[in-house]
Amino acid sequence: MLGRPLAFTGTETQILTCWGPAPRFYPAQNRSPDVLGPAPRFYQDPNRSSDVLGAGPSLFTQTQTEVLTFWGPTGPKSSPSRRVAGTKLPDPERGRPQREMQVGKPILYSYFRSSCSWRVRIALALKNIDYETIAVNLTKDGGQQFSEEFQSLNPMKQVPALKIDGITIGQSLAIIEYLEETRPTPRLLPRDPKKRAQVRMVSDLIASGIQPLQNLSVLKQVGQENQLTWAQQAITSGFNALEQILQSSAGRYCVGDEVSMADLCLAPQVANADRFKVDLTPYPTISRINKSLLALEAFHVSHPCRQPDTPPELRA
Ligand SMILES: N[C@@H](CCC(=O)N[C@@H](CS)C(=O)NCC(=O)O)C(=O)O
Repeated sequence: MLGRPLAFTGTETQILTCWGPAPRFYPAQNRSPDVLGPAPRFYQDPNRSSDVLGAGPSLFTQTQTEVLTFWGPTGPKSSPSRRVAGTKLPDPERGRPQREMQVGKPILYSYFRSSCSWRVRIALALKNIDYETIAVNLTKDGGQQFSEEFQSLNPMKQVPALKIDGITIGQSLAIIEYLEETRPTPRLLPRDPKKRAQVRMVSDLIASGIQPLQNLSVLKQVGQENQLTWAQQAITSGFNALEQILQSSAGRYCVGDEVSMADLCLAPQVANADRFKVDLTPYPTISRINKSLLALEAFHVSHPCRQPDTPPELRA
């Protein structure tokens, strides 16, 4: 197990790669004086239980403001080449939680029917992150998103917003990327840059090119009598492009065979299409992927019909 991270600098994040068994991250007070950086925050890949050298890199992403420090069984000066498979890690943290990033349970401000909230709920479920929901009813009391209290959390007056690790994040894709960078397992952005670009392309197509056009505030502007046609037009025009893109990027899911951020955008958008009675017959790839996604536990538990604020008549 290596003691020193290999650091690669990307545009927004640094990626630390470590080979061998799951690295252990220790709080600052326990670290040896010659380890790298101030190491203010820590996490461990819970799925990297393998103690097999050469099983491939674990990638840990971090924001630029944070420095991660980790070391292996022989301390910070050990090197990957000297790693002996099966060596036990020192465990000064025995019995203490490994992840120290979280200050209390994350709180998700969500509305059961909001497709953007559903994206984040799926990410939380996939990454097995326990959280509390605070419901923000977008229609009650003229829209609870307009309350002063909520505006102080998200000045855009939209759900979702996530309070986590001492900060509040709005914008579903920013939230998902934060979760990806701080809780990287399972991966929602592929390692391969080309696939990653495809994931972002599909996500942005939906999150910027479709959903905003059929969002509640826009529909209000369009007026009651035109809403349905307007929303159908926005969705079909986006789905025409999406179907074509997915025909070359998709495997079982939007990009290849791994669930990615693109899928977190797709299923909620198809649910919106259903709500607006869009005929999905011209979109066999979208429909097939959606069906596979809805069979997954994380999509099931986070579904709008199973939320704390789902009205009884819409509960499944
Ligand atoms: N780009 C934002 C969009 C958020 C958004 O549009 N949220 C909708 C619900 S899905 C909302 O809160 N609408 C309230 C309104 O339009 O007043 C994101 O991805 O989080």
